Amino acid sequence: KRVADEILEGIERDEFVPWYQPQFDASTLALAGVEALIRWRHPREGTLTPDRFLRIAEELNVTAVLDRLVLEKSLADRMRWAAAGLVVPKISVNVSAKRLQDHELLASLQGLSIAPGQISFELVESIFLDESDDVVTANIEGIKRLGIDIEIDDFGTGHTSIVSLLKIKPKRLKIDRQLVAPVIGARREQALVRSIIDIGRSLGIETVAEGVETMAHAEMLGILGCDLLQGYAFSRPLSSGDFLAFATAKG
Ligand code: G
Ligand code: G
Ligand code: MN
Ligand code: NA
Repeated sequence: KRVADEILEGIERDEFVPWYQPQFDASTLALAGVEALIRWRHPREGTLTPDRFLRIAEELNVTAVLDRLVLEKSLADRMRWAAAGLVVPKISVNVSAKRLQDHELLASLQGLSIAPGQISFELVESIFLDESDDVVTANIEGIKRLGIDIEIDDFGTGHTSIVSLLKIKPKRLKIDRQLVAPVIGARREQALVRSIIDIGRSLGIETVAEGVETMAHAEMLGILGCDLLQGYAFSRPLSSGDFLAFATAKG
């Protein structure tokens, strides 16, 4: 059967769920939040990562549906964790260009009860390429008014200019793992990451390092002044239940 048909069936059968990768405060190593990452509980093939279905979902025009589903399930999981005694300060969800261009986006968010600062939207830099897009501009302003933060994902790989940082005023920059990996040892790469962190500092924007694979990386990023750390050094993405067990065991 075609993957496209299976995706549509999977949506109906509720097979798409978020997994969660924890993020830690670089100075205290306290749990600061999680990134929600979509997974497909495929009936025969097990748990599939986005590289197996996201491109086809885009062609099918259903990424906005998946994004909404991930947000709603994240809010439900957050309540479940809270009931079990685990407070997760913030959940970051990835938002596709399609969803950000959707006229209905703000209306669909208004029905959800989101407290200020609880949810963050990760947007990739290419979304901002067309800054003349009125829908995108209005949606970004509306998202902020609803108390949802904006993060720029994969920062350093795309097209964001300093001028557009001033305009968009994101809460956070996520430093791409291609820049994070060589931060130990390579002096020029280290200087580059330091500059990004300093730009963030001077504009009041937090920085998140992604792809932090070793504690040596974590220490170096802390020294460079990075605010938050995410990566395999701490944890891989986990199912809702596994994340609860992980975070509870950590105290
Ligand atoms: O989890 P990895 O877990 O394999 O994620 C791969 C990529 O898929 C990430 O770079 C992320 O941008 C994208 N992605 C993960 N979850 C979602 C989601 O819920 N919505 C969208 N639009 N993209 C996602
Ligand atoms: O593009 P986005 O930042 O949303 O991507 C998150 C992706 O990065 C997911 O596929 C996730 O599984 C992956 N990831 C998370 N931590 C690490 C890490 O420490 N190293 C590597 N190589 N990938 C990571
Ligand atoms: Mn992301
Ligand atoms: Na990223």
